[in-house]
Amino acid sequence: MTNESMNEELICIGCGATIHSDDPDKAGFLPQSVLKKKTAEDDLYCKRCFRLRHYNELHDVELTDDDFLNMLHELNQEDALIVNVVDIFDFNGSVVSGIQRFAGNNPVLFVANKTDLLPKSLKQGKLRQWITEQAHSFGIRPKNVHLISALSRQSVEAFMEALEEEREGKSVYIVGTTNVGKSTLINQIIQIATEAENTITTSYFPGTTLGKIEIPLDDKTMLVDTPGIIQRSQLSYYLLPEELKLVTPRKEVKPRGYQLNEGQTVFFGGLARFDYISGEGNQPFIFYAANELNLHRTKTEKADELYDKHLGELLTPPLKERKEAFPKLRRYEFTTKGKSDIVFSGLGWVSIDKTNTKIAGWVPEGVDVTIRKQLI
Ligand SMILES: Nc1nc2c(ncn2[C@@H]2O[C@H](COP(=O)(O)OP(=O)(O)OP(=O)(O)O)[C@@H](O)[C@H]2O)c(=O)[nH]1
Ligand SMILES: [Mg+2]
Repeated sequence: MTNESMNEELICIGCGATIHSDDPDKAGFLPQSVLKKKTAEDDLYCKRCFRLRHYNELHDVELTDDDFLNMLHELNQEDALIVNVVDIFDFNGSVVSGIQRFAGNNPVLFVANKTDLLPKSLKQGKLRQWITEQAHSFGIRPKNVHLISALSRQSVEAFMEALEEEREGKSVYIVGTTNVGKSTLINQIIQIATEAENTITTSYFPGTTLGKIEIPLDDKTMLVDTPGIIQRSQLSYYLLPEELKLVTPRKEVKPRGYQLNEGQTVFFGGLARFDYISGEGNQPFIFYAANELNLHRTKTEKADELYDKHLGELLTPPLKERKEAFPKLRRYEFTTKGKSDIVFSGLGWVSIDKTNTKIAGWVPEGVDVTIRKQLI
């Protein structure tokens, strides 16, 4: 994975951006002074990757959605296997409804990542069936569904074996929304194959990978990491890095049960709100969100006042210093028809057993809240 010749276009192997020394605010910047010292055998990392990898510090660079879309549009001109990675903890936020169109005639494999965040008791067969059904509801017909945890390496080796068969000698493109763990997965694959550690830059910030990163599989074919598609309906798009850290679950999410009466509300920090409007009286609601995220119960009639008074303090994130600038919460109503989840995109969900339960979900303007068939 070295740069073959210094005359060719140089690519940052951390993020896939083209290396240059022109403009520090453009993706792929590396000062001339550093670049001069590199030989053809050196792995090159741009300055942004260097800072992300060593200080976990993000330098924002200019990017347009068009760059990503153009890259996706190239997919249907390739004869390749498309692997669509989704985040099982943020399924609805991370599914790419147009993926079948981008893939053209190429088969699409589904990889549901981050299974480490779900309760261990959840049966794999049930989960796989749920994912397949959900995929169909988005118009996606995956050739197969794999469940993995790229971070803990759970099932990654089994996935690699399956991939070797399913790719039928073709190149493999790993695609999906930002932050689903595409690069983490590829790093594990590289490490299993070559023992090289953490080659590609990964981070909890969305938009880490900026260009295509091609890893040779054999003389003719490659495994390709691609930049994540940005979904504006995802909460992460509206959060500061410090806030994102607080809502990103890092280990198995512990279900938090609330026995609520009609007219009660539960806040997810100050980021979202769940109102139980009406149904069969007192009933349980199970909340799934990062364990560190503070949930706060109150009466619905007092919720607005509480929010105005305590946003950024009791109800945090958002952080206090920017609570004025935080998008207003918008209210959406749902009534359950059977066992359901109310999904707060990028944050988690609330599981409801009883039918005909009327609730309201509040999310920052622009973020999605949806209802789906119960997962757990
Ligand atoms: N809990 C958990 N976290 C994971 C897993 N895989 C990746 N992550 C985390 O998810 C975040 C994003 O991972 P990346 O590999 O950078 O995601 P990506 O899809 O390449 O993101 P972009 O390059 O922005 O498109 C990082 O904080 C990872 O540590 C997993 O299996 N479980
Ligand atoms: Mg990436």
